[in-house]
Amino acid sequence: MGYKVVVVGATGNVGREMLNILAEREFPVDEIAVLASRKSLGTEVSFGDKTLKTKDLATFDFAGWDMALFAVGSEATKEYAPKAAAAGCIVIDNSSLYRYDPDVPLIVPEVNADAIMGYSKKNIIANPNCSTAQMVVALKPLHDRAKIKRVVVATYQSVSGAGKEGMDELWEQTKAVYNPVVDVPPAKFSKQIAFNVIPHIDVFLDSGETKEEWKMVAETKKILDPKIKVTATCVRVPVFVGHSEALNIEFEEPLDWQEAQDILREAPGIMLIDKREAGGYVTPIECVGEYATYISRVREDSTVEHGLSLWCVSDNLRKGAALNAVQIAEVLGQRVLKKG
Ligand code: 2RA
Repeated sequence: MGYKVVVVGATGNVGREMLNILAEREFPVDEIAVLASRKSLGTEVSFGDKTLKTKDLATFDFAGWDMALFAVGSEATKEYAPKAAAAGCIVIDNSSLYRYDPDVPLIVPEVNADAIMGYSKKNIIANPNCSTAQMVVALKPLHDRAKIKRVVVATYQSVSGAGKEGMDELWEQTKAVYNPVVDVPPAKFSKQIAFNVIPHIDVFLDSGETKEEWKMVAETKKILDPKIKVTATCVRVPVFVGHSEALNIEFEEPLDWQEAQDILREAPGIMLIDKREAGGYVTPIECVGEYATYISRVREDSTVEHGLSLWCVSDNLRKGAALNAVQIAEVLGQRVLKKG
């Protein structure tokens, strides 16, 4: 016996990956419904070897469905997630709407799976932002061993984090560089993204940080440890899929690079590829379609008392979104619904 699963936003980048991953991981699905907004209605999507037709989110009745994986913006989530939750269908939400709600658990299964039991207050579980998800997977085993005091992170985030429009803009601008007759002005991004980098993701806050940077701070505290200090600089780069992060970490206790490598090698969700030679590290193009968070370039930082630096890369549509949501669904099945 399996679950009745709804995927909301099934035609988007993340919704399609959710369907791929549910099929790949053989999630026990008895029945599946794929929903979209009116403008994408009737679009067909793949689920394993099946083709499914999308139904209308606005008129769908969530009663009798076990769980709904939401991959739509905050506006649609605000309207439909409470309806699903009130109908008894547990929501796993990929938007930022509920992430900071104290009555909604924010889950990365490798880090805080036990917190899932908090789902019952609202029947909603939140999925973190892509840049946070891979970072906390890398930090958790090191924090358990040597207690992290502070993290300085710079991200190199791919355009797929901004959806299909972001990917199209990079593609069209790149082609236009070789065809000066065509002009593709910035639309999704604030400056040209082709052959450029942009230190701006999401909106600016009064503090001068961007919301993306603030999310990395707030979400790390909620998922891993409120005592950890985080400062982030989030940058969009002309890469289609795969977010990279350069992390500098200060610990309370000493931790040398060899022990850090040993810990990371054994940690769940991590692949350590760290050869200290040309090519002995992972780049975003190599992590596309993969589940793991890849760690490379582990080294000591002698400018602080107990410091390490490392490089962390992951598929932002997978661990950063769809995979993490499906992993939450798996934990929900195993610990709460217990049908599969
Ligand atoms: C981005 N963090 O990369 C977003 C996606 N969730 O823009």
